[in-house]
Amino acid sequence: MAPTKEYRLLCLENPLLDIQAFGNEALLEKYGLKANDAILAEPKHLDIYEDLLNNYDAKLIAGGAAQNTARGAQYILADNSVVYLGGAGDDKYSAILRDACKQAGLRVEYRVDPKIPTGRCGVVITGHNRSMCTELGAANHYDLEHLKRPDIWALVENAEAYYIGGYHFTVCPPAIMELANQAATKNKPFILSLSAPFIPQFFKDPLDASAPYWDYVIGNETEAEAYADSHGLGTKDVKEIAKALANLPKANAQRKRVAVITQGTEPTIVAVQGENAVKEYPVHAIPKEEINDTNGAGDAFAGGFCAGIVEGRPLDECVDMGQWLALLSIKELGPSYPFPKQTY
Ligand code: 26A
Repeated sequence: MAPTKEYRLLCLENPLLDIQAFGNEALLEKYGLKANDAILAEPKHLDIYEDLLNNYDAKLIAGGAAQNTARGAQYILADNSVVYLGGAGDDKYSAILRDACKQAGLRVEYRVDPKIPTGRCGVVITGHNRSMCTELGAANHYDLEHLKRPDIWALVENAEAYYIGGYHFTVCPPAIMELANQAATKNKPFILSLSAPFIPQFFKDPLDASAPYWDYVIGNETEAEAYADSHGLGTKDVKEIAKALANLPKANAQRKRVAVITQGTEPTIVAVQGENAVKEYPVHAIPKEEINDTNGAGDAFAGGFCAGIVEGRPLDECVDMGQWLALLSIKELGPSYPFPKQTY
């Protein structure tokens, strides 16, 4: 049998090290954080990282939303299937990230900035909520120059599908647009995650510029609602929002857009461009006592889903693979996947 082509999925976003701890109301209040949110750190937040490490027994875990997704897709796919791009420093934290990705079989090609520390994300878990506060550091310095470097661009041209974490709209929209164009002109799938409510709220213009290129758009219910709000859709109905997303104008007419909205333990909603019926997929059940934390569950869903897309599976199966991987991730601490590997 001919060997499968390598690095078929290329992902781009912000590599971060998660500093994750189980916290409480008082900690959230001290830094003015909501129980369930993702934000960029302001000066008033910067002490939280040391606080988590010194006072809350925080763990250092490989994070960065799309890096979690990339590790997840690689978990399912054949060896050497996924490559991930982003900006990192040359320090202890990036060494931890590289090590975790290596163990997961994920190839990373970081734009290394020797002067700026690797990005970090404080994650405060309270019950089933997680509050994330990110200082992007070197991740904020990803640039087109890196993407266009001949060895990196060769990976872009070689890839058969692209996954972009929407958090990257805060960093380098031109890099996103390069990949979007590449996907549309070569008729390869372009998959985008909305990532967090603040992306459609505060990064609306670059997000909208990329919208015609989305073949798949993935989000959760709060991101869908934020999108509807900032785009004046006049509805909070997740099915209606999914339909609106699916039917936005599209660059590559050879693929119908698919919008996928996850809703925690509620069914996953899927709308397809031009189709009136919106499908619902109940999630895989999990006994409460098996839940460790839900940090990274959405990234894992995207990872399983992307693996299905790369393998050319039917949409139903792609959704099922996403739900399967999300379930595995929820049982682990942080955005991680169980070893020894389980097979789908
Ligand atoms: C730009 N921001 C805010 C971010 C992130 C982020 N990844 C990229 N950019 N804020 C949080 N995360 C990651 O989300 C994962 C959980 O979904 C965290 O690092 C965490 O691993």
